[in-house]
Amino acid sequence: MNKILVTGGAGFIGSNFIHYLLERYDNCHITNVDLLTYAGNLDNLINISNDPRYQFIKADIVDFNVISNLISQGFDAIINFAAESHVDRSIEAPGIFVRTNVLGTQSLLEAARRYGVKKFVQVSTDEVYGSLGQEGYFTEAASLNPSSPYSASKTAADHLVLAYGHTFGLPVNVTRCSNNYGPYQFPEKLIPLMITNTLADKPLPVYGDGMNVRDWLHVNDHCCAIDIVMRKAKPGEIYNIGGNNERTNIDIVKTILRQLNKPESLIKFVQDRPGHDRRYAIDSSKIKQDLGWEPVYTFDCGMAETIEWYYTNVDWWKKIKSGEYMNYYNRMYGKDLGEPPVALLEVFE
Ligand code: NAD
Ligand code: TDX
Repeated sequence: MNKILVTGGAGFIGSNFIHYLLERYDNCHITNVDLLTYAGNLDNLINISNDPRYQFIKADIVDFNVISNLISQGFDAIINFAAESHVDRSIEAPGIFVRTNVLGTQSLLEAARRYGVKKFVQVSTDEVYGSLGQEGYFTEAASLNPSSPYSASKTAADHLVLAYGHTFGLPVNVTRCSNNYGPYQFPEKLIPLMITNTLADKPLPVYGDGMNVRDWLHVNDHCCAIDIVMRKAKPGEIYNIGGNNERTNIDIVKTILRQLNKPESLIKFVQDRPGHDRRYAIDSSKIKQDLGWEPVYTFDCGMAETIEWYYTNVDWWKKIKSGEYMNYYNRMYGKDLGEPPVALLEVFE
């Protein structure tokens, strides 16, 4: 597995994965294909942009001709991170989620099958299983019951990946991970949004009663799991990847406030997300038993490091919190937070 095509490598998890591989394997060659949507950011890769083992190609995974030409050059593995990934945006505009997440995945699969790629790993999500009550965990055998346009599009993609394995013998794996956190996460997602707003003394918009539960996985633990799946998993297998760190959203927000020594009066309860899944929790014993993977980060340590990263990398998020993102922010939160459009970062100017 030396010649690896990473899609969506300018996003949060994809860029962490590229760093992860380059730090560990001298003889790997990575091609990163990314359309550079609002979520793609080459700053995430700036320190490796001249590494001879790495090349970047700006392209749309839906564009079969371009993708097919590229894949015809021969790859050992394709790791598909490219996606529209934010649930709230999928409620606002579902169409692009079907285009990228479903049609884009199919375009990659078709090219992979034509040119004999040795491993195709689809980076999926625990959200395909739907919502849990207070008890229980999802195993890989659980039925798929997605709630949002985002998770429905990821579920459709999972089915296509498994169908290409079943029908055409393409060596595929699907990984379904819980909520990731860590460096380079776009600040529309809960943890980086709350950290960056706290640093700027801005309100923290908590949906509903704040008691929804997510299982948090440090992105480095996730990258390690994907690497192991790429190299060792039997074709056709699905693996859940979880962090064993269930937390309510309000608990996460209070942890951030405590670490940054800011008052709880910044918390603002806002209108709930439509169709908001109450709880996700996955059982990742299969990947432990089959492949020997376990998360190594404790939540306390991972969160402290992550908060520190956003604190010391203000320039990284300062550039993002402008332009298109601020339009989205104001559409999403302006009514509830009752504020005029704000440059969140005035405080750092
Ligand atoms: P992200 O939004 O940060 O990055 C997505 C990347 O895909 C961006 O760089 C974007 O430019 C690129 N992209 C989008 N459309 C494209 C297209 N048509 N062609 C080429 N590139 C395109 O997402 P992320 O958080 O890094 O998530 C990566 C993957 O992991 C996604 O498939 C997501 O569904 C899955 N996932 C994420 C989480 C999480 O907590 N972040 C959890 C479970 C699963
Ligand atoms: O402003 C907010 N306030 C709030 O209370 C935001 C952005 C989120 N939330 C809540 C909603 C969720 O219960 O926090 C929780 C986490 O929200 P997100 O960060 O948007 O993540 P989630 O919806 O759980 O989905 C994430 O995990 C699964 C990723 O975005 C997906 O790509 C992944 O598949």
